[in-house]
Amino acid sequence: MKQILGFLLLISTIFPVAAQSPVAGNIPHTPKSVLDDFMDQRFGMFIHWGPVSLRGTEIGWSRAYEVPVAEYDNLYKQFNPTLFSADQWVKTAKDAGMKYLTITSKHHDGFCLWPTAWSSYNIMNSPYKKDIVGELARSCKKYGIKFCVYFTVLDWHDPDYPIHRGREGIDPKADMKKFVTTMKNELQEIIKNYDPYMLWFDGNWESPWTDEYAQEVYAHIKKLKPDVIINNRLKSISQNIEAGSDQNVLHQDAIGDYATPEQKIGELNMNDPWETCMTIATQWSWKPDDQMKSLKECIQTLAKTSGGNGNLLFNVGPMPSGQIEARQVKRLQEMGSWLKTYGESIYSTKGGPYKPNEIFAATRKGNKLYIHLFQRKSDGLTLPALPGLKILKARFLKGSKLPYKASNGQITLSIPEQLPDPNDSVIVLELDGNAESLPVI
Ligand code: FHN
Repeated sequence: MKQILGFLLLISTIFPVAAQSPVAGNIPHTPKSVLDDFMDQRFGMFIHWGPVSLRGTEIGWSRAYEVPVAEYDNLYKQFNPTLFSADQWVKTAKDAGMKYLTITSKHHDGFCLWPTAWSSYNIMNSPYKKDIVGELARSCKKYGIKFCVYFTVLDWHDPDYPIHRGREGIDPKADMKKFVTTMKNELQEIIKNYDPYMLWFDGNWESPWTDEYAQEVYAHIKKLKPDVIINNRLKSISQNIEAGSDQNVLHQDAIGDYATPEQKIGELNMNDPWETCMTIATQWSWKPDDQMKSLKECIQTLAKTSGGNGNLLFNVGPMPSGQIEARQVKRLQEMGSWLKTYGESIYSTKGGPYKPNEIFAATRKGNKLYIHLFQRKSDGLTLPALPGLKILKARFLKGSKLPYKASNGQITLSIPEQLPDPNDSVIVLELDGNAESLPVI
């Protein structure tokens, strides 16, 4: 059986796809059970990495600007991250309480972190010569972390892609059909060899990328792996004037399973799945002495994201050595410690029913309503009453009981002078019914 499978795998990588017209109609949607499972994870690690870390400038965007093209495109010849350990990175994610990990297999600069047969601009032609994507896939499997792959639609390095950042206009020598065929072959390699839980597309805003190409690639992917989760950035937004503003919403069509607000917390939404992607510092790829977020901001971002019924994909940019900066590892460990105590108020919860704000956020699971208290404004926290449900008990999670009173359509919780946690003190209200049935209040 293994021989047959091996032969089929070989065939599937030897016989590439041919350019074909988009497949309309019955493209399989990602099963709701798979998406529900994804949203239960709540917290993932985003990793932006590549030879550009040698310069400490932004991946993709600094090519032809802070770093001249010729210099940028030859960095891979010096890229030798000998201290890279996939196990270390994955254990850092796990210790942080992260449940999935998304690696930039190919960003806008076109460099591939896996041994692709479709481009020589890949990790095997660097001094390092090891399959970064494959090692991360294996470590994620070993440590029970879901493995996800970031894949750019636009590619400013590929001569077949008509836009080359730093050069004006559309390149008449480019060949989009050939480019899309290469993209489909590379995605076939990634799906066949690494079995990703999710594909995180990006770079869907430039004019050469059309919805027809998006449909063609989507159909190709879904034929290879019907249950793979896909974000909303395969769909072309090139017709949308403010590129990027469309990423915050989920278009009601067959392409894309969830919305991707970026560097901000998404709006409370009980219908459409969403995931905020955000940097732990300010730059996506590694930047020396970058300004890193405080623990308070990290924890409250996670709580507000969950309170909005969304996930948080939190980004680190590893150094050219292959290590994640020690201070970033420490910050993530601190988040993991908080989650060890309060994780039940984040994982597998729903957001709401109250909208997140600067004082508190709310999450819920079964008959429990969690109030994430960020700051004590007074000796009482007043909330609108919960229609049709009563509070049976109120206490700090892992802590003391809280006096409360419910009257005149309001609930008032007595808040002690000293809060149990300086970043997010979680209160749990046990109700006489299912908190998840409550409407947004
Ligand atoms: O251009 C990219 C950027 O480099 C980074 O990868 C972010 C992450 O979501 N996405 C694009 C900007 O929207």
